Amino acid sequence: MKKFLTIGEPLSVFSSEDLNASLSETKNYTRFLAGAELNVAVGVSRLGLPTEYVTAVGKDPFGTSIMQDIKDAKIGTNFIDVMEQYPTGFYFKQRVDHGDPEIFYYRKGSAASHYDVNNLNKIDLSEIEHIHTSGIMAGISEEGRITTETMLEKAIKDNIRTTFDPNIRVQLWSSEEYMKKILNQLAAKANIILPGTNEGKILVGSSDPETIADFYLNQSEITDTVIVKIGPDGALIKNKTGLDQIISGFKVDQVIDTVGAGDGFAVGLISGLMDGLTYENAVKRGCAIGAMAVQSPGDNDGYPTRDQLSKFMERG
Ligand code: KDG
Repeated sequence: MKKFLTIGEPLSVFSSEDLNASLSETKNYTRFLAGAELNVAVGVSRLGLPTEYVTAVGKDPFGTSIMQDIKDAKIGTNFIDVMEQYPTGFYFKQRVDHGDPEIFYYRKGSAASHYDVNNLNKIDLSEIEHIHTSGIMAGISEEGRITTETMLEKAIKDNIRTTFDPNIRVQLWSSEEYMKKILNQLAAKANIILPGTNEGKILVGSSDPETIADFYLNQSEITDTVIVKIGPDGALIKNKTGLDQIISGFKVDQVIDTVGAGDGFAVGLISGLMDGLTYENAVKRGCAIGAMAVQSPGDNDGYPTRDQLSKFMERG
């Protein structure tokens, strides 16, 4: 069976236990595994699909714990470098009862931000069916930007299907203009783009799903499908062969934490395509996993097993 691969920065997240306290007031935290692309790897692997993760960690307690979590999640460690001279990143996340939480990063100069094309060139992509990338790796360093771009170019050459999630994290970029330019350049090298409507507002100047989809479909020959996430309302799929459809989302009773929902959506879409589902059904699965994700405090602990996923989707 062919494998899934993603590249990104792993983090530890300290998730607040003190509801609605600002980060400067919070005293109690629980630590979880995080990092947008790693979240996707965790979710795809939890659904039983062979998964590889490309990154670097430091030789420090967070690096050790992340490596253990990755092994426990049955994600391959062949493409993970340990860089003794650099630290592993971490971040703090507020607990709120509505909206998105405040977050604060300690990731500048991390091991993953030093992962470069020389490391990447050692990787054999011959067993890979799908590669997922995001704008975060490009935002953390110049090496990360070049590595992400090179990964997408290798995929084009080897005919490997790719997804790109812009994953806007303004804190990581020197200016909004530069971020916009780089994220749209990277998007032009991917087959499937996964922006949210809020991201569309910044990257394309519109939060209208159709306008966002048309922008990315028109900007590149390589992009064939755009899936615009519209939160609890679902997602629009638009492709170059005429599919143009809104897939409705799933309602949940209680939202505990929205972080990781977009990655959960990517898990559903990618695993669905790897399972041979139609785009419509893969996007529906994405909506389901996004909805399951918001009901847990960690960034990826709400992602389901196959069994949990079918039960949730049957319930509707
Ligand atoms: O998408 C969820 C991620 O944002 C989180 O797990 C960590 O902020 C993070 C990042 O930049 O990877």
